[in-house]
Amino acid sequence: MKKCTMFFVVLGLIVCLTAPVFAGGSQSSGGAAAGSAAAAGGKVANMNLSGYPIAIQPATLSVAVTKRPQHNRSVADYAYFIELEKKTNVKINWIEWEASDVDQKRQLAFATNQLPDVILPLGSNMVNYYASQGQLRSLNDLIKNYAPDVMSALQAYPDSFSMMTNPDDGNWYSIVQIRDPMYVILSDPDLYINKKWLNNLGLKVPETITDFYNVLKEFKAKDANGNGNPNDEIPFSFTYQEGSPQYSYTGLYIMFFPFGITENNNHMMVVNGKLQHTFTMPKFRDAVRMLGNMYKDGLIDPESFTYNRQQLFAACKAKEIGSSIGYAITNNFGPDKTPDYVTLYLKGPNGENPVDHKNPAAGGPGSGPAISTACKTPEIAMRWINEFYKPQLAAEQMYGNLGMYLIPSVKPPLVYDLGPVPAGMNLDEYRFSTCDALGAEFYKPLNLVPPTENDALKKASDVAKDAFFTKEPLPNFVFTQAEMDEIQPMKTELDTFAMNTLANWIVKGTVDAEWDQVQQQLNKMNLPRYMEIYQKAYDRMMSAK
Ligand SMILES: [Ca+2]
Repeated sequence: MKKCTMFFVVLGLIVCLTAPVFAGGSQSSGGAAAGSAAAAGGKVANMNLSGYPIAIQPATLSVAVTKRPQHNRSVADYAYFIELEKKTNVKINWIEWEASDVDQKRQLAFATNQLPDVILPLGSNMVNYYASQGQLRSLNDLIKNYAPDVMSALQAYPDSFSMMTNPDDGNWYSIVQIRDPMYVILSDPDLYINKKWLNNLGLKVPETITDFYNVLKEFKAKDANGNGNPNDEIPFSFTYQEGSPQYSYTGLYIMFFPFGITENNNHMMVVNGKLQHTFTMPKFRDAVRMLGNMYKDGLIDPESFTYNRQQLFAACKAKEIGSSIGYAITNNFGPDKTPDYVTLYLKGPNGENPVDHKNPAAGGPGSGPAISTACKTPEIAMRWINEFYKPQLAAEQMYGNLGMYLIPSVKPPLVYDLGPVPAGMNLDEYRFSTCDALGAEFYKPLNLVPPTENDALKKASDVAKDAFFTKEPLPNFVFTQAEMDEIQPMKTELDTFAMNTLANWIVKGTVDAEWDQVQQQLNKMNLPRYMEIYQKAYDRMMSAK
């Protein structure tokens, strides 16, 4: 597996403002003690050390998960979870955090120390910070003693250990997402354009960002869809707000690539071994200027700044949209309209090659399950987590119960195959009504399933983009505690400022008027020190390779 991994920044105001008050070492008596008891042949209260059920008398765990807007039922209703409960004798009180505010919910849980037993997955690179507050259990002995399938998975993908290991104390406080490279998509967003409209107007498929701009102007000025009304065309629509704080495949970052800027949620790129904040780079300013001009010319749908992902997808299907951004073209446009659209990969304003952001290959710190110190039965929790690292449940939680869409493979070495999606549904509609309740593929080993149609298309897209991927991708930063303490409040402030500033620059067209002032403001927000800490972590990680 690749070592380089971008980390998802999930830091928040609440944590900054409210220190966890009574999270102390006194609570964290879990993992090590229990583990050594078992290692010495001791028993664990109310738990079978192997086999089923896991809990001798019915046990209960509270488990927090992230529920995406597409999930149209409670996690408790997913069939494989009902089966899991029967098999393990462990009842789950599901705490369903909505994807739109999962960061705030998680931060609040830690800030107030109202913690679920298990967070599946933790989904925050704050793992070492929370651990230092005594809020997460060390998993080392729990995994070694009670989670043989987790251990095998980690050993099969040993890079995971470097992501999981706290640089301060050597402990593991969260498992990381484990995905074989066959499933890793290195490039996320794509840009789509309506080819039918281009044909109607006698235009060629744009090759540069300047061509793209000119085509959007034609879409705006003329009756591109040919329905006799020259005013019902929306040239370009996307979703901005889901680009922050989470990385979003429907975000706008792709528009910076032709300018040589690999914009991403860290707003950083590496140039000759040195990290630079994109908001200080002249080429970034050029890209923002162009977007501001597009907005001024009425080419960008103003709703792009308020749409969430689902709203954008609905708009793409229902409205007359010339161009949009997404992960998979059918997600945006649906089966009926998709054939009208083609994927663009734009060169720079003067035809120069773009530089593409490169996604992580492995999950970063905190990307997998974690057990909090509120959990009174960490051994049961770990045995329960271990179930997700067995091939069947690993696959079922992503693709639904075996025998439905997920079927046994007749094509070794594939373990499972994927059958047809039920009539009248697309894959996502099926998945979100039946499975993928955790919204995380946290164990996907080699040949578990074939890539989905969308993923196969994205892999092909990776190949096409290979020459343009940055040669210096951002690593998945692992910080020491001292570094984390220092950058945490700065990061919240800087990232919020960056996303607000960028939206303003586009909508108001003020990037040139405000550039110097914003640079000063970034300095006041300690950007130089912030970059220095990142650089130190970067250098440490590069030298450890
Ligand atoms: Ca029209």
